[in-house]
Amino acid sequence: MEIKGLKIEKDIALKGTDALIIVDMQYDFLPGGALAVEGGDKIIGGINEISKLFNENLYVVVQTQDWHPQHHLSFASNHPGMKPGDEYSEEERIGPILWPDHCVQGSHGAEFHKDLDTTVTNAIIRKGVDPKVDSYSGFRDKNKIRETGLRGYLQSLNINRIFICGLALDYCCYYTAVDGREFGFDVYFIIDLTRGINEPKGRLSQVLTDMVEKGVKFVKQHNFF
Ligand code: VGL
Ligand code: ZN
Repeated sequence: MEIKGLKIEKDIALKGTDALIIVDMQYDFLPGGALAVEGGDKIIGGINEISKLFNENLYVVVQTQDWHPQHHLSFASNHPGMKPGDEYSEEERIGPILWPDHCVQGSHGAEFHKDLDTTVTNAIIRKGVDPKVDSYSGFRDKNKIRETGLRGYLQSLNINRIFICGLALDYCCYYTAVDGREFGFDVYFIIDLTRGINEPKGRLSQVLTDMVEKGVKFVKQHNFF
C-alpha cells in the first residue's frame, strides 16, 4: 500500500517483547473469495518472510481468523431486501455497511490460504462468533463488551509492542490497531503488508488519519532487522 505523506519509522530492531499479528489471511478475503480484497494475494510472500523472522527469534506470532455463524447479522443475506455494500448500522454492533456471506465457520472461505505459512504461528484467535455483533478487531467485539482473549494472551507474555499486517487495512487491521492503542500497546502497522477495501468511499484515508491521531506508527517490511 503506497500512501503519500505517511511517516514511516526506520530501522526497527525486534525484541522479545514484540508480537506479530497477522489478520484474517483467509480465502474469502483473497481474490476469488466472497469478500475479496484487491491485491490481497500479493502480500502473502512478505508476510511469510516476516513471520519466519519472528519465529526464528522465538518472538510471538498470532493469527486472527474471522469466524462467523451463517446467521451473522453483518451478512446482507440476513436482512431481507438488503444487499452487500448497503450502508447499515445497528448502534455499536453492526455496520457501517453490510457484507456478503463470508468466513462461515467450517467453510473453505474461512480457511487460511494454503500459501500462508501457519507453521510459525503460536496462537490463532477466532472472532466474529456472536451473530448479533461484529468483531473486526482481533481484541474484542465492535461494541467493546466481550474480548477474544488476545489482550490477556499478549499481556501474560509481557508483550508491549505489536506489529499488524494482513486484511483488510480499513476494517479488521484498523480496529485491531486502535484497540491495541486503547489497551496500552505500542502499535506498528506494516503498511506494505496490508490491503484495503475502501468502502464506503473515502474510508481508507479516514482510517489512516484516525490511526495517526491515535498514535499508531507505520513501518515497511524492509525496515525490520
Ligand atoms: C473484515 C469485513 C467483515 C476484515 C471482516 O477482515 O477486514 N471485513 N469481516
Ligand atoms: Zn467478517
